[in-house]
Amino acid sequence: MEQTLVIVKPDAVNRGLVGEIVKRFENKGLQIVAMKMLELQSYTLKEHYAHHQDKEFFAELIGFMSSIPSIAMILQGKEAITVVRKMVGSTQGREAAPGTLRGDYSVSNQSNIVHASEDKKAAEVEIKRFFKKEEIYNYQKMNFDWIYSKDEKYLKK
Ligand code: 3AN
Repeated sequence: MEQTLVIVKPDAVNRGLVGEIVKRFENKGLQIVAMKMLELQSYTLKEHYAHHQDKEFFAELIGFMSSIPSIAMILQGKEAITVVRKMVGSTQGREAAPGTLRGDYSVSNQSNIVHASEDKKAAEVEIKRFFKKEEIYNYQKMNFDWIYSKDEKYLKK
């Protein structure tokens, strides 16, 4: 099964949307294998958002993301990276499709409530950036048999 990193950002924590966001992922059938609240530090965020370091919004983005605590989690499932990115929706809240998290809860470019790893490489790096090995749990989900077919369950992806 694939794992992906999700951050429920400070705007969502402040607006009381944590439960709603977690609920959507759980309802979809994704498995939470790690979760914690943390104050994101500037040096970590500068690394996390290095691809935006030349953008005019970079300093504000770092300030926003370190303003109050966030919730970080690792979600697991078949093709979890793609599934979660689809659920999160496109970056700009005003353009994100209704039904996606950003489409339903954001009207902003910056305050777009959730971060989710973009691809396999990013997921690997980001999971290591925010979680220690011992913070990630391996357990059998009670309703697993009702979420995947027998064939899918044993696929690695
Ligand atoms: P995504 O989060 O959809 O992968 P990225 O990696 O392009 O998108 O952007 C990372 C974060 O930078 C976004 N989640 C958002 O908070 C912020 N951001 C992106 N574009 C803008 C923008 N034009 N103005 C302000 N903040 C932005």
